[in-house]
Amino acid sequence: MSTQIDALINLFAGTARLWRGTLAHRHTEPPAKMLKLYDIEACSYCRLVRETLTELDLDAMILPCPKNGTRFRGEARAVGGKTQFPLLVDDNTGTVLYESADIIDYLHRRYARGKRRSALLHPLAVLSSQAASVLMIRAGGFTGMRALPSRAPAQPLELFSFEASPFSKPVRARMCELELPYRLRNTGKGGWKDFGPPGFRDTLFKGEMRTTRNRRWLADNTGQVQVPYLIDDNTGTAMYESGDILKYLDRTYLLHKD
Ligand SMILES: N[C@@H](CCC(=O)N[C@@H](CS)C(=O)NCC(=O)O)C(=O)O
Repeated sequence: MSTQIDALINLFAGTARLWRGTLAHRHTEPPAKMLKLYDIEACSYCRLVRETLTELDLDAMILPCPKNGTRFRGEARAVGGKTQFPLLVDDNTGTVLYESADIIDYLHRRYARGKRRSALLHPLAVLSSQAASVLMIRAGGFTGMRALPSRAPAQPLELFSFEASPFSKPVRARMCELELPYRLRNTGKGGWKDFGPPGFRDTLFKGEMRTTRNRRWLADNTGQVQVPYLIDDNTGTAMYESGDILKYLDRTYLLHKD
């Protein structure tokens, strides 16, 4: 399927969640030690946690645990006691948590000035997240759900993305299928000037950017702000464009059955 059509479907799926996972706080202090999330991209419960990470502008080491995966599922069981996802590990506080509602509540209390989250609306959130996940069905099943044979990278990759980004989703799904660990650098929008296609936005809004940490990093280091942006230190690669990133990931990490 073409990158554009795939993105259009993902854009449509985002409406089921009312674009949650798009906007971010501009003032969250990054924790000293990066959070770890054992995650399945296609899992609707994991999606809710990833939305919160975007909204609180928190980065995380994503450890993909797709069905029949072999790279991080054993580690997840050793850390938490069972293979259930999402599983959050916060080494800053010695916290190991299952259950999306509990994880979301924890993240808000710990990183958003102590505000508690009510669990009352959580079932509704799960339902709409499941509706969004249904739209991830492509020929061959859910994307981002099952492992593919892959080569393990020596060190984690790095991906700039925000949860609702329709072009980032297929990249995260492929990284999950290939069981590639990555530092998720969340790039939620910091305000209304962050909306619109990059070319249009950069022409229209000149001057000081009041934006989020990772968007500023992209602007300062690459001269543009667009997601997804992949950095792979294993091969000295850094690239924009989801279609090119997908081809790169397959070329570098997918093992073909002969
Ligand atoms: N109530 C849990 C439900 C989590 C759940 O059912 N996760 C599924 C994936 S969507 C899972 O862990 N399945 C086991 C597996 O994939 O092995 C939550 O909200 O976190």
